Amino acid sequence: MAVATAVVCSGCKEAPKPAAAAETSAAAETAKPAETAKPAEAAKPAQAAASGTNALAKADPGKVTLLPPLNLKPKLFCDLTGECAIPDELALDGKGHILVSMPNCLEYEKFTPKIAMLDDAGKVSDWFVNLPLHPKTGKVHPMGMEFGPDGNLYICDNQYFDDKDHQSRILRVIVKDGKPVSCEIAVEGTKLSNGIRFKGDKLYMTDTFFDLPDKRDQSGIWCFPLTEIGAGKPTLKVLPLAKDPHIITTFTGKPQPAKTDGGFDQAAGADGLAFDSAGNLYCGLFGDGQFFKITFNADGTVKSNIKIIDDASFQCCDGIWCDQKTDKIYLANSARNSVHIYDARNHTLQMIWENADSDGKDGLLDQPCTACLLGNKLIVVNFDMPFPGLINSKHDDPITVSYFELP
Ligand SMILES: [Ca+2]
Ligand SMILES: [Ca+2]
Ligand SMILES: [Ca+2]
Repeated sequence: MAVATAVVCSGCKEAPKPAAAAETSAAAETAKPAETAKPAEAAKPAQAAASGTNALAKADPGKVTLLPPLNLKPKLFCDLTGECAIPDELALDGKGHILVSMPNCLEYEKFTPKIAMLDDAGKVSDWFVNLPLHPKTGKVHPMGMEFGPDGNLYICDNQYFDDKDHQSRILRVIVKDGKPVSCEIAVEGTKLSNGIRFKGDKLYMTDTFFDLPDKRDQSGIWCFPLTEIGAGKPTLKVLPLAKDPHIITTFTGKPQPAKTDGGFDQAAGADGLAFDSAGNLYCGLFGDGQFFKITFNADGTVKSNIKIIDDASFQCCDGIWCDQKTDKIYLANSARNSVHIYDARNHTLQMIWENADSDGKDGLLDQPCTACLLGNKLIVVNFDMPFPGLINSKHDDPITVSYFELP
């Protein structure tokens, strides 16, 4: 996603640490002391992180270990030039197809916002084009999306770039016999709907800006059970200004200096979301790359929300994707034209690749906004919607999806 903020100054030294956990929901404050299951392991120092899934039980794994860069050069997966101006997120349909959302935040009049399908050779076709236009803005901008356990596709509609006044939505594409048949509005009234993930029948969605006058750098995560917003339910209208009980946790970005170059002077917040195999949730902030691990109580309420990465090599987190077989989380760094792996079992961070400003031809990264793994191919979408502070200097053809052949 491309939230216009010039926050990302790759040379910046760390700002004073915000008390991340203290900013989170009240539930986080009541976290019980360590998990009862592994007391001995929890007492070990961070660098002795246990391998395997047991390591996931640690809510606070300590300082992340940086591994040397892989320097794995990306290749061109497909050329979307002529299909859209801006692609954003990916979803897998479970049959080897990749869906890509096309919000077209630029050149909106030229391209229809839609969900396209890529086959495993990168061939593009339309999957769903009749997304409902917003009654006030007359536009629709599909961003993060994922299939729910009901088989329908849930999509963030980000209206924030057109109207900041709680106009964003969650859309639901009804799927019958594997085919999309209609689109409904599941939720309305969010600020900047960005990323979606499901755990069981609960949909979790990031909202990147709250725009609260007294908490300018705050963002957060919504949670909606399908019993409330699933097919057949009326559209849920949420309460404004983060007063709604469906907000389950919040984050505070690092304060940003006043801008004179057109960028936002508040931190762009919660963006990518992913669950590991143990059901812990991870979320990164776009504006400064702070990366958080959220654990849950047995009843689904938030138990803890702890910052686990705050590193100079990673100062912008866009879309993320977890391979639950390995608990490796793939992170797109929109600012630095780089993609990283966070290994949640071993608590390591490793850059796969970064490149200088490029138009994206031949598969070089051109503002990567998300990644997902299909076989051993790591598919990476390039957002290519520049604003101050990014390496990407201009919106240019080709519009591309890259991939890495992982070893
Ligand atoms: Ca995003
Ligand atoms: Ca380009
Ligand atoms: Ca570019």
